[in-house]
Amino acid sequence: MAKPFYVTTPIYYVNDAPHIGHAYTTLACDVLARFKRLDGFDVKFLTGTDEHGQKVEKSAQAAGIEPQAFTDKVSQNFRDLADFMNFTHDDFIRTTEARHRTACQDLWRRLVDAGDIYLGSYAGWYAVRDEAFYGEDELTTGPDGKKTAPSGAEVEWVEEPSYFFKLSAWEDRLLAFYDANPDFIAPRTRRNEVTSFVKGGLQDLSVSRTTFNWGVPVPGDDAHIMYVWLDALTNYITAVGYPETADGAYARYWPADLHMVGKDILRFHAVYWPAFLMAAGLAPPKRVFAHGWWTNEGQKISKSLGNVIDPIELVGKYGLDQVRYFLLREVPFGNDGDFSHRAMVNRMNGELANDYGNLAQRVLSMIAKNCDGRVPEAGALGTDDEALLEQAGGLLGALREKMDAQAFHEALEAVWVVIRAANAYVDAQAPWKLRKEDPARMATVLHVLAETIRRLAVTTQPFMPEASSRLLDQLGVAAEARDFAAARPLEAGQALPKPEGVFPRFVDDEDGA
Ligand code: ME8
Repeated sequence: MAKPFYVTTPIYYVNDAPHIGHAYTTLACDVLARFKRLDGFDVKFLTGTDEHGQKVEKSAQAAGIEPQAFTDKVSQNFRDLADFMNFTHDDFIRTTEARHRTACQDLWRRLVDAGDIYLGSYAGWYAVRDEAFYGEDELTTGPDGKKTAPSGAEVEWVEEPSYFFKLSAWEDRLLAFYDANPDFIAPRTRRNEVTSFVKGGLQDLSVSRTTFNWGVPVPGDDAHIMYVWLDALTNYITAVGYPETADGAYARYWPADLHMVGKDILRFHAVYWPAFLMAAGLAPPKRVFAHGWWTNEGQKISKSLGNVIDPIELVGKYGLDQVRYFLLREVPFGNDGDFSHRAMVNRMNGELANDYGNLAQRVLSMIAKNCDGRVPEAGALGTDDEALLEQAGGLLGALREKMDAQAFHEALEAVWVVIRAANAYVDAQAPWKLRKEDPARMATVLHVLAETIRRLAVTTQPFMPEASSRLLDQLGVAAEARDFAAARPLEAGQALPKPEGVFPRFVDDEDGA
C-alpha cells in the first residue's frame, strides 16, 4: 500500500478577497502534493476557509449580509482561485460545516476531561485583525495614543468571562517535544524564535468569547463560543475524520506530515496547536514550515496602500506556469521576497523562454526536420553523451531531498543546472553541422537531448504542470509513463507531433525588455 502523505495550507479568513499571499502558500503545498503523488505516495492535500470569529462577523456586518451568506460567498472566491491556479487539493474544508463543529466540540470535551480547561475571566488586549490576545509588554503606543500589536494591528481592551487553556503547564513538555523533534519547526531561524518564546514563559490562553456569537458553541455552556484559533486549528483533524480516530482516514493520515504556514501564524501552529493536541492525548503534527512574506516593488503589501497583488491579474499578464515558477524560484523558500515586474520578466524570458523553452524548441524542431518527426535512434554513446544523461538521471534523487526540505528554489536550481548543461551540449555537439557530415552521430546527439528533455519535463511537472505536460506530449510520452516509477526512456522510431513553443517571451512595451 502506498505511503500516506498529508499536507495542509492554513485555512484563509473569508473577510477579504484572496491575494498573492494566499496563492503562494497553497502553491507551495500544491507543488509538494503533485511531487509526492508522482513519487507514488497516497497524498491528502487540504485547504479551505476560516469562517468564524469577530473579524469575519465584522466584515459580514460591513457588507450588510448575514455571516453565513457572507461566508458562502467569500469562501467560493477562494475555491475559484484554487481552481484557477490549477491546485490539486483533495478536500476544501469550511469551518462552518457540521463535520467541523462535531470535531471542535469533541476536542473541547477531551481538553476538559484532561483537566486543561477552567473558567475564569479575561481582561486584556485583543487584536481583531490577528484574532489574537496580546500582553501589554508586546504593544507599541503611537503618537495618537492608539496601541498596536507587533503585526501593526490595532488592539482593543476586552473584559469578559472566558474559559482558559492551561498553556502555562505545557512549557517543559513543549520544549522537550521540540528537542526530540528537531525538524518539527522549519526553517531553523524560526525554530529558534519559537523556542525562545516558549522559554520566556507561557501564560494560560483564553479559549472562549462571550461578547459575540459567530462561532462554535462551547459544549455545555452556550453563553460561550470557542476562540476562533482553537476552532480553526482543529480543521486539520476534522478533515481526516476526527473524532473517529480508531481506523479510517485519521489513523491513516494523522499526524500530518506538514502544515505549511506564513511566518505570521507560526506561534499558533508550533506552540498552541501541539499543546492542545498533546493535552487531548492526540499526536502533534510532524512538521510546520513557516515561509516568508512578499512585498510589491519593495513595499509592504497592504490594502491601505492599494498595492495588493491579485493573483488572477498576475496570471492574466504573465501566464500561470510562469507565475508558479517565479514564486518558487525567486526567493529561497522561507525568506521574504519582493515581487517586481522586472524580476518576473527576467525569469520568464531568461530562464523559461531562453534556457528551457529554447532547448526544447531547438531540439524538437531539428528532430521534426531532420529525423522524419520520429525519435531518432542512438548509436554508441560517447563520454559527453553519457555525462549528460547521467546528470539528468540523477535529478530525481536530488529533487526528492530538496522537496522533503521544502527547498523549492534549490530544486529548481538543480533542474536548471541540467538545462544549462544540455544547452552547452547542444552548442558543443552542433548537431546542425552533423546533418551532412555524420547523420548517424546527429541522430545520437538528438536522441540524447530528447531523452534529457523528457527527464527534465517529468521533474518539472509539479512546478509547471501545463507546460511540462505539453512538452511530454511533444515527446510522445504516454500519460501512464509520466509518474516517477513508470517513467521510461524514449523509444527510437516513435512518431512525434509537430513541435510548438511552450514558454512565450514577455514583450514589454514600457521598457522594451
Ligand atoms: O491567518 N506574503 O488567515 P489569513 C506571503 N485564518 N504570504 C502571505 C502574505 C504575504 N504578503 N499575506 C498573507 C489566517 N499570506 C488564519 C489561518 S490556520 C488554522 C488559520 C499568507 O487569511 C500566509 O500563508 O490571514 C499567511 O499565513 C496566510 O496567508 C494568512 O491567511
